[in-house]
Amino acid sequence: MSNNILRPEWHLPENRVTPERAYRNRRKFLRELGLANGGLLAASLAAEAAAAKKLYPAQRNIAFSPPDLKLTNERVFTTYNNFYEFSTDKEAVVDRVGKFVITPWPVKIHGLCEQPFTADADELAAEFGVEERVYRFRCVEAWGAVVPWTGFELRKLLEKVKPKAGAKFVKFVTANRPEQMPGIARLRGYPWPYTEGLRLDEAMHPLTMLVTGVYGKPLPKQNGAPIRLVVPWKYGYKSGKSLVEIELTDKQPKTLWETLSPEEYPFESNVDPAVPHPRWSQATERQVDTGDRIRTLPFNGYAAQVASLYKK
Ligand SMILES: Nc1nc2c(c(=O)[nH]1)N[C@H]1C(S)=C(S)[C@@H](COP(=O)(O)O)O[C@H]1N2
Ligand SMILES: [Mo]
Repeated sequence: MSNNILRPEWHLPENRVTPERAYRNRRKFLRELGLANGGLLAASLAAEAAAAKKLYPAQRNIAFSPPDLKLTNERVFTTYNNFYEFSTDKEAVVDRVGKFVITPWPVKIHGLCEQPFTADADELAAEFGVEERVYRFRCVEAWGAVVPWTGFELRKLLEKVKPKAGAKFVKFVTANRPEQMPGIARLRGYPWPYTEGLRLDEAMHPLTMLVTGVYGKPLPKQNGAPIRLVVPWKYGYKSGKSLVEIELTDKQPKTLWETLSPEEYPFESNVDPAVPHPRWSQATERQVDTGDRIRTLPFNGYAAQVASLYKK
């Protein structure tokens, strides 16, 4: 403990992921220190910010970034957002995130595992290391994009907490802060928080990423800062934004969208051009920046990697 705070936080020599109690104590200590000595706290926070900045841009992993994919325009992708906690108007989200506070950001990883812990989003990124991957992204509303995400495989985090034999699913819970998220009060009937889930084998798949950056920079608030999920072979709503909790469980989690409309948004939700949404076709998708309409691919183009997960 005392050893840790003699040096800037980014200089932690050992394991950056701290058990929950130590994490809380350290934050509390820094806060108390801040009251007595604002300068030191500010210096520590500045060091953390510098460490976070150094992670971006991260090196691209070409094995996970098909060379034929052309990136979607950055400005378009970062200003056309589905984030109902702020607005249902995709172009308005970016203007409503001003009050959203993303530091500090403890993420709790718990449930059916041997070694639960809590760590800040930027500590997770530093601990596991980040890389860039260019993935196709497909919203259930029949629009798509090609996005350079920065993050790490969720698998690494799950291996760290050691799932127990009974763990069959992973539940993802996202921030629920009506005072910072003006869209929540406007959708009173929704079962907040926005919750999603995966089977454990889907969560362990190397394509499944925890993302902390995009386009070579830290994730903007409207795209799910400071940490979100990305599951490229599933419709976009499976990729919860601004995660606060990751729980291993033996029961299939109740998701927000499945609770609202199970026929339209079932738990599995793999991208499949052959299965129309009850209200529209899924055969094609509009690229958000160019407006081009392209054919949607089974598993969003990732069939070779993931189809075996679904062989009965
Ligand atoms: N917390 C939260 N996560 C969310 C959503 C949301 O409304 N709230 N929308 C989902 C949907 S429908 C999509 S398509 C993607 C959009 O991510 P993007 O804005 O980065 O493109 O986020 C998903 N994750
Ligand atoms: Mo979506």
